Amino acid sequence: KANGKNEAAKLAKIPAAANPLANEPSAIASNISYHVQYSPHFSPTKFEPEQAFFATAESVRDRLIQQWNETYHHFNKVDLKQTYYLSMEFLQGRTLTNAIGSLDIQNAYADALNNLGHVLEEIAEQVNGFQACGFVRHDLDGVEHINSNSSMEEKDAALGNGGLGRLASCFLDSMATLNLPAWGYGLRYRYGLFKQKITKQGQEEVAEDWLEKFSPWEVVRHDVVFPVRFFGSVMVNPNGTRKWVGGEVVQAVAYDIPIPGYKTKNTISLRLWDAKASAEDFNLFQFNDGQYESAAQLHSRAQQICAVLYPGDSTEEGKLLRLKQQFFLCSASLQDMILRFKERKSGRQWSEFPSKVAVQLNDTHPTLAIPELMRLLMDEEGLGWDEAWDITTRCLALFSENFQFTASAAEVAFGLCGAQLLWDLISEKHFIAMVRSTRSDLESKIPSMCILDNNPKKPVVRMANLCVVSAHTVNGVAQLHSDILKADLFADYVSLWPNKLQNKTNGITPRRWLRFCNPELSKIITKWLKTDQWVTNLDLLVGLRQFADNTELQAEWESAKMASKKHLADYIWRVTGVTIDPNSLFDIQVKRIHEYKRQLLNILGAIYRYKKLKEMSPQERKKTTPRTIMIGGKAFATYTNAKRIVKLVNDVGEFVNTDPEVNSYLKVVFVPNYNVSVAELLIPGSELSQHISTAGMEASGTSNMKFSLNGCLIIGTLDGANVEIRQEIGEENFFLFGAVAEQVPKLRKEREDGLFKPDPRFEEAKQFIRSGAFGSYDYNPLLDSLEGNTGYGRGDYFLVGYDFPSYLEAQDRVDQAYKDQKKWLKMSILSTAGSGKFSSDRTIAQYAKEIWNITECRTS
Ligand code: B1N
Repeated sequence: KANGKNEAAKLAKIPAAANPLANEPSAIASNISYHVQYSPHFSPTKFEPEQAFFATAESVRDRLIQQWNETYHHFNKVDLKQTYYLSMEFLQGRTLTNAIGSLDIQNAYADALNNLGHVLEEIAEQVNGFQACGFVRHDLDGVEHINSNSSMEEKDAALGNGGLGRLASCFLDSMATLNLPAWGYGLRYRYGLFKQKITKQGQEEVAEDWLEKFSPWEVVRHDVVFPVRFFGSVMVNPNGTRKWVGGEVVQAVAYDIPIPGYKTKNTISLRLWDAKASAEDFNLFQFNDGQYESAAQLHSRAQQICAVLYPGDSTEEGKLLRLKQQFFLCSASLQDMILRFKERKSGRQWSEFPSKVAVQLNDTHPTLAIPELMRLLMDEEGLGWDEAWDITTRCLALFSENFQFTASAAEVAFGLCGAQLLWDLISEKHFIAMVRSTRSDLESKIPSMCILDNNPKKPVVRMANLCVVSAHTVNGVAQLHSDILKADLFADYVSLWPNKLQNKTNGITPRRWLRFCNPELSKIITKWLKTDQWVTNLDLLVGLRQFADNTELQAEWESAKMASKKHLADYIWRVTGVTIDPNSLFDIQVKRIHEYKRQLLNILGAIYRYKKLKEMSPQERKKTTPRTIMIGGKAFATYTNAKRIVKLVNDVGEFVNTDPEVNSYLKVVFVPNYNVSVAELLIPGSELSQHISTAGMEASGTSNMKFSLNGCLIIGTLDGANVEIRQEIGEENFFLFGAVAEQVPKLRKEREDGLFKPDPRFEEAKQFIRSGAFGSYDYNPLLDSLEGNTGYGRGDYFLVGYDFPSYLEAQDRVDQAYKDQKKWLKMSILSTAGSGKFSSDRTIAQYAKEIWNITECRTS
């Protein structure tokens, strides 16, 4: 173990390596020691875990930069078509383990660090993952256990909020691994979403300071800067050309993060924009006059843009700021693409642009890319409307989630980009003329298919329509979701453009979500498949099927799972003070807290289970299957009902876990501050996971894939990607319950008409909460949302009551299945074996071929 001064003194004696980037332990040690001594941010005499982490990270970064340069040199030379992936969110998590693993230099780094007195896993992940959630633990008696090492962890880059952001990060990993010429574009938020602290009051949000001590993974590019204009007006010149003038101009500065592919030289970029005012915007006159705040006003306005992800949008200011963020991302990224297009070969034709550039929009948040690309092509490059439109529509594709754009937000967009300008750019007279001339039978559908609604006083841009009309392809993210989009939201467009609407079922990267987060299970898989090729060809997992009954494999499988469960139990104890039994069934639901995801269904089930256990005799209890229910996730700061759910889970936990009669058969734990690093600990240790959204409401879900890949069984509804997971792993290995999507409208109607008769078990669970069993907090508003005409205007919009009985029955089947461990292990092996389809490599290969039309560009 390193211990400060002495170690640092020793470092100076390490001889410099001839090639500091060679991948032998001695060269690595020399490179690390160089960074300890000469990189900024260090105390020259210390070599404690914090210094070891930063120096190791910087030496890994040196290697990444080398590959990066080679990759872009090659991309430039070959000049193939490239994909640009625009997303408001990227949920990268930690980088060190992933980078070292992708570069395949784990052993050399472990040796080098050993020689320097450190342990690679410890500096990368911290002892037992204690650091993952980033908080000290409060005992039930209120004693705070100060975590003295809090400064030494690698912080998660948490520039996202949930599945949409994590999907973007999985996609980058696959694009790099498949050697595709691609870029990610996002914003460099100063603070991420927020850190979730659990107190007696429930969830408390604290700013997530991921840049507190600087991130070793980003490289600022002061040479890559583009101006982005907001507001102002449009000047029309006598010759008809236009110019957008006035308003405020903010500089977008690039910060690049390297994304290594797995065991390939290709290393691509995630380019994040930061907003900066220029020196002229600093009013020196006012400053010298003592008016310090107004002197720096434009600087502080610029800083607002990248301050936080998803600023609250209940005020007009908040809505405007979100739109500014979106426009900032779109404009800077498009300017960058255009410059690259021009620089690679001078004097080329604009008609070549769509054969060099594919822009993918992650949901509708970057929709403003459509008018902005039109503006850049027409007003900056001098193209005519028809040519600009042709280019724009041939470049752009998007996938749709749940369209979130509200009408009022869209109105603001007019002001933001100069009203008349935006109106002209997306002028829909062309669209209407096209429909009339080619499909007169669709005349009656024109009003609902138009981009602008027909309110002449207050025109509103319908973002979903704008996207479908402008993009060459729009896809859903799981088969069921794509089918619903075609049947519902986009039905009118299907007959106009039969091939425009596609499906691309989501996927996850097997590197982070199995190979690196679950090394024990990975080893077993490699041993039985006699190859580690599954890491890049996940379909090979199907080879495990033939061994699902093999007792030797089952024993190894069981012991790997037990090791992960113990690791997880240790973590839970450290962050919550609750002791959980690794022999109980580990049942996990982790995702953003949302009523449609129905964490309430889960907790009501837990309450019902508790009540039944209480009624049993001690002998009867002994025959039950002991359970540990873990629930984690963040509630959006202004989403009151979601925050009530967080509080309820915590209160139920405190009540159940301290009841000596029951607590060896049931524990309920709220896992604080769920993030990527916490997921990497939870998923390997899971046995059952809950994906129980109201059918038709979860576009895909991606954690369901991660759990299943790690041999965890699923209890779930026929929703999102659950449908396909069940098909792949076999119905008999999936605990299905609940209404199906087609039934939902009818069931809601029945509910409204007072025709629904709740099950007595549902009433009993709710009544127990109403009785005040869980303390003095007022849960009535939450319970009311399951009953009368509150919440969404109709009681129990998410059908918790309707699905409750079939949920309990599915849980009974789980308990029975778990009693037969041999059977359970077989189901677990078959889950992993059937997860091959859900690799993001498969998803990305489909996007590349069927939407982007790009091919591999391997750096040799
Ligand atoms: O995107 C994931 C899917 O697996 C999930 O089912 C889906 O819910 C998630 C507005 C969103 N869709 N839309 C969002 C996030 C923030 C926001 O302000 C929308 N998140 C999803 C990956 O496809």
